[in-house]
Amino acid sequence: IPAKPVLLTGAAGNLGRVLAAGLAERGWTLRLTDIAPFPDPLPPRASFRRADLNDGVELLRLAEGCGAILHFGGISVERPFETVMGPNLRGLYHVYEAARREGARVLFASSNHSIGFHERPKVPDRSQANEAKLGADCAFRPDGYYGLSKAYGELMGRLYWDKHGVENVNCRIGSCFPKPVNARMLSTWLSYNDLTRLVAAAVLAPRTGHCVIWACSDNPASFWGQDHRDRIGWQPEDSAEAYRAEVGHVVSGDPVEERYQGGSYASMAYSRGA
Ligand code: NAI
Ligand code: 15L
Repeated sequence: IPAKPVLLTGAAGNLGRVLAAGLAERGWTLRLTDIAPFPDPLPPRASFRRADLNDGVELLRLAEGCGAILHFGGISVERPFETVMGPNLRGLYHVYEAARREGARVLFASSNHSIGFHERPKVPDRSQANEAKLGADCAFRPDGYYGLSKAYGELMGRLYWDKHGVENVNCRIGSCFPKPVNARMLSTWLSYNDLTRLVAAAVLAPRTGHCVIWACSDNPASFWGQDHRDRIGWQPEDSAEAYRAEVGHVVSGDPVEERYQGGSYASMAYSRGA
């Protein structure tokens, strides 16, 4: 159990609700926040306060006395730049300033869309060696303004570690839903169980520095290989492969979407030509 309370932004969102319940169950003391009301009964030892990520003073107040900030709040899908900018760029700055003041560690819910324009493997080879897959040190190839904001968030972590010694674990989440719903998710799916265990490991690890972790389950068809998971001692337990018969045939028919790891985010408003 963490020695200090843990602040969770985006607590009213899909993953925030999963984490609020799962971490409270482990005996953690949580401070929950979101711009939207928390829709569930408050878990034991948890408090909730509505706040806008655009409000830096409020963020400082919320983080007071916390040992870690789980940053899951913000725009979570592709939106126009002006919509993304406040919550995801300015908000990220407020989170890091609060972490710097408290000496807190940040866990950033980054996304595969920060690298979504990497191509998928041409022949999906489920036995492909880990080393042949995309490493976490690959180039950023954002597939939209949302993905760009996630690349910015990871770089913010790089800056605050190098300059201020603020530790941060950047989890490049694939697709975190109750179960995979299409063929792409046989590669990208992250189970709720694996997410909760990942977050717990990232907070409890003695030291992390700045690190980047592919947050997907133990999927044989994963696009992703090397990362820094050894630093926090996390290994996924679940696998999307069990759903192959159910969803393996669910593909979009859009060549751009099927070519890139980011899927539909890459093909949205795509105007580059063939
Ligand atoms: P969600 O959209 O359900 O939750 C995001 C929460 O942030 C919402 O409750 C929303 O009210 C809150 N929020 C938005 N603007 C805000 C603002 N200005 N101030 C305060 N709160 C604000 O998204 P979900 O699926 O729970 O994702 C959580 C995080 O994980 C997001 O950062 C998302 O980008 C990231 N992620 C999620 C993936 C997934 O598969 N669910 C995949 C990759 C990344
Ligand atoms: C994300 O970053 C989104 O938050 C989520 O809603 C999914 O679209 C996911 O990526 C994905 O790539 O499946």
